[in-house]
Amino acid sequence: MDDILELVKNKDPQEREFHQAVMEVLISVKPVLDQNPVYRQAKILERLVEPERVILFRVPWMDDQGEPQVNRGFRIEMNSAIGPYKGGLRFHPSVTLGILKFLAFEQVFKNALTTLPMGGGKGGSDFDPKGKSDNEMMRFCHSFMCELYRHIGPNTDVPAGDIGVGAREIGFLFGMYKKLSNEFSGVLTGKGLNWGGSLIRPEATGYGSVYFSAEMLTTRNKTLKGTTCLVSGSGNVAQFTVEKLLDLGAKVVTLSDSSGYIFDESGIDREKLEYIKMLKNVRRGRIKEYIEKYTEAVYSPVDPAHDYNPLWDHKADCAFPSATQNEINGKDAQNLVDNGIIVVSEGANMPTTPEGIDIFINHGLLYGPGKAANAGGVSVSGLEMTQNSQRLNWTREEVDNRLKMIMKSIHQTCLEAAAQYGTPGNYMNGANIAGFVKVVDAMMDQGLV
Ligand code: NDP
Ligand code: 2IT
Repeated sequence: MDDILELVKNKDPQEREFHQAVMEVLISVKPVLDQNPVYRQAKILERLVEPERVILFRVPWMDDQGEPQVNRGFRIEMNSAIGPYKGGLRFHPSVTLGILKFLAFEQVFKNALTTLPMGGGKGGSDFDPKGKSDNEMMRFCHSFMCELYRHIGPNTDVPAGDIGVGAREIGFLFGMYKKLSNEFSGVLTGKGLNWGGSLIRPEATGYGSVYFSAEMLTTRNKTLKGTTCLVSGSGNVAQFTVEKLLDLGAKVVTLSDSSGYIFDESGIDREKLEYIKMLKNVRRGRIKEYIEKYTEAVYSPVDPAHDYNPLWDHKADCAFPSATQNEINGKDAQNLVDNGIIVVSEGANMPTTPEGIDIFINHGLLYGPGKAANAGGVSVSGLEMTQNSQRLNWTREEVDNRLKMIMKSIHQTCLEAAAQYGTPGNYMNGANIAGFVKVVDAMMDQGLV
């Protein structure tokens, strides 16, 4: 194990988040390797940590002032053992090869858990969507797709949204793909409803994360009704997490963006949520504007002098980190434990540091790791692909029922794998082991490719 981690670190010393994601999986799957020496003989770990293909390209575009701009575009095609590469695109200035490799690596195991035939990939750009006009977004997306189109396809690699890539961007990306390929296909998911999209895809990650938390609570004969919840982020995942929590009778008191967070003791109700959706999705504003309308709420800007995030330091029952990686460190995790949190469901990818995860698990919290808890998004992407292949659209109810079934199945799979390998109730081990076994068995079947 140490050898593999050394290998990964020596090859790409700067890719810290990738090392973090690999290390977590390696620790979880050690008992599987010990019991199945054939995996070691086949060098399965060495193969798993090396992307099948990495595409890196220039994205030139013209801003509204007529000034040329250049960004970097990426697509990591990580693993196609169980299906075409599948995973989102992230547009954010923090995007690097290492960030996308960690996300693509996580995606491989997550997609394996969904029960659907999808391999793992991720892509994006260091482009910053903040403050860009619709026209700038269109020119950027079109330029991005002018290169990406030759590497993807409905049976090869099917991108979708992630941070900074929502319905508007998927539209522009799809338009250029269709023009260049002369083909109307399901090459992207998260499409608009009247041009191949699926009902419930926008809601799926947030709803799925709440369904997963409800499943975890059931194991302790508890429900979400009447609980107080902390949610971070205020984008796609956070908004629909709040919506489903309200449906199930919970109260949500926080939301955030990268500049700060709001605390609304009286709870973010449906009217306030509608305001947030308008603020973030239409006006593309900042979360601090919330307190101008709802004056009883408190806004706290990010304080760089803090070594913890005060959002996680409120009395509550449930936590739904739904913004970004490593947003809960050891100190935050301890604050959550001290404040009586019983369940953590990760809407974001890898939002908790390894120190934080240890604290959750050692204190017996119900900890749902991102690759299980946020798998609802990619699951409904898979259902969008199915509907596209059938040339049919399913009803809202049908998709939502399938999403619920998938989240239930992922929960059960995690519990069973965790118990089978001696760590009952440890969803992190369960998710890593179950995803790993499915993917590596497919790799073994297909030989050294
Ligand atoms: P959005 O772009 O819709 O929203 C992202 C939110 O997170 C914004 O509130 C943003 O604030 C905040 N955020 C982004 N980067 C940072 C940062 N570096 N520090 C603090 N806050 C940050 O993205 P999504 O809601 O789609 O994604 C949120 C998380 O969920 C990500 O980890 C993503 O990988 C994960 N995820 C998304 C899925 C999907 O279907 N969309 C599926 C599964 C996981 P600001 O506006 O200031 O940038
Ligand atoms: O991290 C994720 O699972 C996503 N951003 C969604 C991927 C997808 O293909 O829907």
